[in-house]
Amino acid sequence: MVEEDDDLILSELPDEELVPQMHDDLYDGLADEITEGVNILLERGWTPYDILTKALVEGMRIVGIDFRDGILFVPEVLLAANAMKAGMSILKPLLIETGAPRLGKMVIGTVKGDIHDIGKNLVSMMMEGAGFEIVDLGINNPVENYLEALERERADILGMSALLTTTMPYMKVVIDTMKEKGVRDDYIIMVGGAPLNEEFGRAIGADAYCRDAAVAVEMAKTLMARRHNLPA
Ligand code: B1M
Repeated sequence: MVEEDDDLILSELPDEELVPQMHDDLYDGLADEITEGVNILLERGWTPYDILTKALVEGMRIVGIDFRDGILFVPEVLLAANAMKAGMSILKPLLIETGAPRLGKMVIGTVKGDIHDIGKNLVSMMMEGAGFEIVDLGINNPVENYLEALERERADILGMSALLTTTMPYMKVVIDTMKEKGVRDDYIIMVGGAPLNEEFGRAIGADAYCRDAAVAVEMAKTLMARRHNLPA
């Protein structure tokens, strides 16, 4: 994005310069620099959640804008995604570190035809950190995968992710199939992904649309409490 200064020493940058530099490094797909930046912010006392949202997710938002505008292409975005995952892998154990009792079990996966998994992974991490057990089905899931896992795992919640306008309608296929099989009401269904909104969530018959990972955690807690007739 900007001219990379070969002599740049990340640890010497103050926070207000380091974070934009990390946005640039994410944009340029520099996984080692992202790893270094995350470690520096952790040493400076930043919370894992702040690093995730302010340095990594914000960096990926900028990548998304230039991808949309045809300035970046798939290979570059894949490198950026790799750098993002390098940072997330450091934060994951810190976000998950919890002595909290299990609040419920969620099966989650990206829908058929869709290979975006960063948002789903983030939701999984935050939910696990909040005390939910997660069964991650990965990407490109046909309805059978969800149904089989929900039954096998005796899950409470189904989470579906879609990042494409062409794949988000598949969520309705999954929910309609669950209705046909008479199992829809056995589970809480939460959906998310950049192109979705509340209205879409309602229209396809989901219990909740979640704008981001933090909302997913709060929503899951509320819906689980409601299910068990407990105060949230
Ligand atoms: Co893709 N891509 N991509 N891409 N990609 C988007 C989604 C796009 C918006 C870019 C753009 O044009 N601006 C666009 C979709 C346009 C549309 O449909 N309206 C797009 C396109 C077009 C494509 C391809 C078709 C490009 C091509 O081949 N010509 C192709 C499709 C491949 C396929 O899936 N079949 C494609 C491919 C790729 C890469 C492989 C290069 C890579 C994915 C790598 C990976 O995931 N491992 C990629 C990426 C990285 C992106 C962008 C840049 C970033 C997505 C991301 O990771 N965001 C994206 C642009 C954008 O979204 N701004 C784009 C960060 C992440 C933390 O946010 O995923 O939104 P997000 O998740 C959030 C919330 O949405 C929510 O919580 C998360 C955390 O807060 N959430 C949930 C998500 N899932 C949830 C599930 C829940 C709850 C909440 O369940 C309970």
